Amino acid sequence: MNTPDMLREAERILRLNDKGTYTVPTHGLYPFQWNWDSCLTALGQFHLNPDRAWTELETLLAHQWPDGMVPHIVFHERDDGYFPGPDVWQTQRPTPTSGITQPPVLGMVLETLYQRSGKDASVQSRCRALLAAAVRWHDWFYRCRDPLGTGLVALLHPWESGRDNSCDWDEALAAVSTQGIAPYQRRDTNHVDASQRPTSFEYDRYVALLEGFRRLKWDNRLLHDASPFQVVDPGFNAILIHSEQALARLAEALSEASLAQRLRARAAQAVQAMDSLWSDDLGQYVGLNRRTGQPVRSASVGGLLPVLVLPTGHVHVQHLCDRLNDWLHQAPYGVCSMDPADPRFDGQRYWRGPSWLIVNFLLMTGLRQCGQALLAQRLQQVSLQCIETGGCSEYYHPMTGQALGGGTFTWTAAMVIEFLTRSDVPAAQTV
Ligand code: 2M8
Repeated sequence: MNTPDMLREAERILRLNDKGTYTVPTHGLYPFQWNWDSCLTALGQFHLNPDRAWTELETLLAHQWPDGMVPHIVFHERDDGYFPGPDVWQTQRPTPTSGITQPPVLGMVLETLYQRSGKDASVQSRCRALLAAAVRWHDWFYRCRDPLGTGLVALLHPWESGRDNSCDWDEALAAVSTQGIAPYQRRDTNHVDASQRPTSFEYDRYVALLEGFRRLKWDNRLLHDASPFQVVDPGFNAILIHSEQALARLAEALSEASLAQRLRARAAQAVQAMDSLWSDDLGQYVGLNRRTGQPVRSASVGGLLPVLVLPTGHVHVQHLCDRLNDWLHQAPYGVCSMDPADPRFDGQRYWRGPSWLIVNFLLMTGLRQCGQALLAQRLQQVSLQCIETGGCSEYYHPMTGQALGGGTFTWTAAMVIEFLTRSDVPAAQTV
């Protein structure tokens, strides 16, 4: 497929999944608005229609909770093709939403859209409103997910990570009791082969956590301490810090100097705290099980994402690049979600091996920031090779490029547009 054909196909998918003021990740499997999908999708939409991109973010933020949380799903319409739907979450919101959150890529996306926009009054005022909402969300994170002020926030549910069935959660999830959970019926396996989805062992625990939080009426003042699952993930925290730094720069640009200073100081503390997650053994970052106080010995792509917050020349940059090069050598179609040498690696099971274009994009962003443009360009090339082999799919087998999960996938299409139309980096020469 040549570049114009790829672009045309990606644009077709964005239109196909556009519900007017928000996009669905793909029809059937995911019929609602997802938090980080929408934000990353806005990057692609911006190239087609900047106004539509701002609207995508505004729709998501219109459903922010009074305490500041931005939920991971907004159930705009009724659709019984997805489990768990609003009847299970019971969050009592005007428009039903889930009761947990997702990786905060909003800040980084906001800054990018602002940089690419003409700075007329309308853009300034839309951006100012979104900045305020994003800051309220970040404040929520540090207040509700880091109550002891360690500088790092905890995830209370694997769905919050966005990397749902990553091996990183195995141990903490196994400790979650499923006693007394209500009978339920999964819907995801009606759309995608079960071998590419989480297991029922995992789903039972996803549901058990949800039911436990529901019993606490989704009160975020209680959830953190009560949760049997509390994992500090380096990937999630790196995204939060990277977005926080972006919001600080944006606040500066919008003449909000004291806000900029507050955000910069908090980000600096978090970057320092990230050092505690480094594993010399594995040559990458690893999680921390806050319940047990033990490190999570699991070498997933989450532990490479801190490249998003490392300055050029930082001692860990080369280690992370070595890991990336090693993984790409073993599996040439994108960056594996799990170390391919780990016995738990499974090339087709969702977040336990397959490669994802949005993860490649995040890594590329970090690599460029810390002076590793060549490796970033290689990631762009392998990403486009996945498109060539499997079209705009949800994820890919990292060894063959086989399309996996849902098809005609929105954020994958958005990444294709982002890769092929960014003006500041050359598009991959060979596809
Ligand atoms: C996947 O997660 C949802 C739950 O949120 C699911 O499997 O039902 C993940 O890949 C997540 O990162 C993504 O945001 C969502 C929609 O694409 O699907």
